[in-house]
Amino acid sequence: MALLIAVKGWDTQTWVARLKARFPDRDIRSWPNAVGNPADIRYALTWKAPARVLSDCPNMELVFSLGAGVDHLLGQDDLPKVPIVRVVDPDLTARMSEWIALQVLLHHRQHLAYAAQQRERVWRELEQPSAGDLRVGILGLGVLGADAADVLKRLGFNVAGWSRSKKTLEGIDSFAGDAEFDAFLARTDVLVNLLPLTAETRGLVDRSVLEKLARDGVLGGPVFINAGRGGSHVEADLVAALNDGTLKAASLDVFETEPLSPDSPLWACENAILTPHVAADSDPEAISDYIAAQILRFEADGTLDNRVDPARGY
Ligand code: NDP
Ligand code: OXD
Repeated sequence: MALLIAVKGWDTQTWVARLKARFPDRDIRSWPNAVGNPADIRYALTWKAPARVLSDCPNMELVFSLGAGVDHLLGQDDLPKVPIVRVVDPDLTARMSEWIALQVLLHHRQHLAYAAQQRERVWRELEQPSAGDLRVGILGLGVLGADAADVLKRLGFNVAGWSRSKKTLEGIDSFAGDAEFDAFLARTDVLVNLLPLTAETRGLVDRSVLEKLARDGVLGGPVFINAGRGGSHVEADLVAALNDGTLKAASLDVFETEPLSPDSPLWACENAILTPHVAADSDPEAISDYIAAQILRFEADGTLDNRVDPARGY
């Protein structure tokens, strides 16, 4: 039985070496050049590999997404009907909360305005609201959203979250489902997206959503922060909203198409902070340990952590 590494855009050989270090006696194969007989493959570790790589393996038992998100997998036809496990890792979670806290703080502490003043050699103090007066609203209160909410709460922000099911998180207001979406938006100055990309969340943050955000907040206009997936926002609507004042500012780590095209009008938006999908890289050694431990446990007792529900899409 063999284990397949199928990654696109990453260094395959380094991933093979990582798995070899953990399983020296196993047959580790790699796509595209060393798959061998697909019938030998039982487990796959994948990131953005084409659909047929998995569907060609008739004896697959288990698929690991090498990221927290699984939209790269679930969008594929012919996905083998086997358990899919995604990455949940404290280091990745901490990195995401860092990036979210950094962006909220940059907007809260008026960094874009001070950077513009610095370029113009202007010494002017701006009025600074307290963190407790800024209402942050997080779309998605899963592993990443709940941690970011907790970090922001500890920084003193007024935090709420929106998810499919109601949550009980100390000091965080929980809104759930379509029925409570508008109330959540109406109390939000800074909207943070940490939703997975699914059929239901695709294109969710469009102009109509941005227009429902609070406009009476201490920053003088709403801010949108996206580190979930770019497919959950409508980029043309964001650009228009940044240009016409519907949005005061944005921080974007993810985009409808990545890499972001050099022609994208977003590059020219001075009120947008852009990063190239780096909010929370996974530490490959930690991820490899996590996967190796799951394989050993699966073989011992058939159990797995962090299984994806393909019907739900996350
Ligand atoms: P989880 O599965 O733990 O959490 C997902 C959350 O979204 C849950 O709270 C879930 O609700 C909620 N949700 C899903 N669908 C809906 C819906 N239709 N309406 C309302 N709420 C919904 O995921 P993670 O927190 O681990 O990760 C979130 C995403 O972050 C990933 O899918 C990935 O896209 C992105 N990501 C981005 C990275 C980057 O570097 N930019 C790095 C890592 C991840 P409920 O709790 O009720 O089920
Ligand atoms: C992930 C990502 O899903 O890096 O892990 O986007």
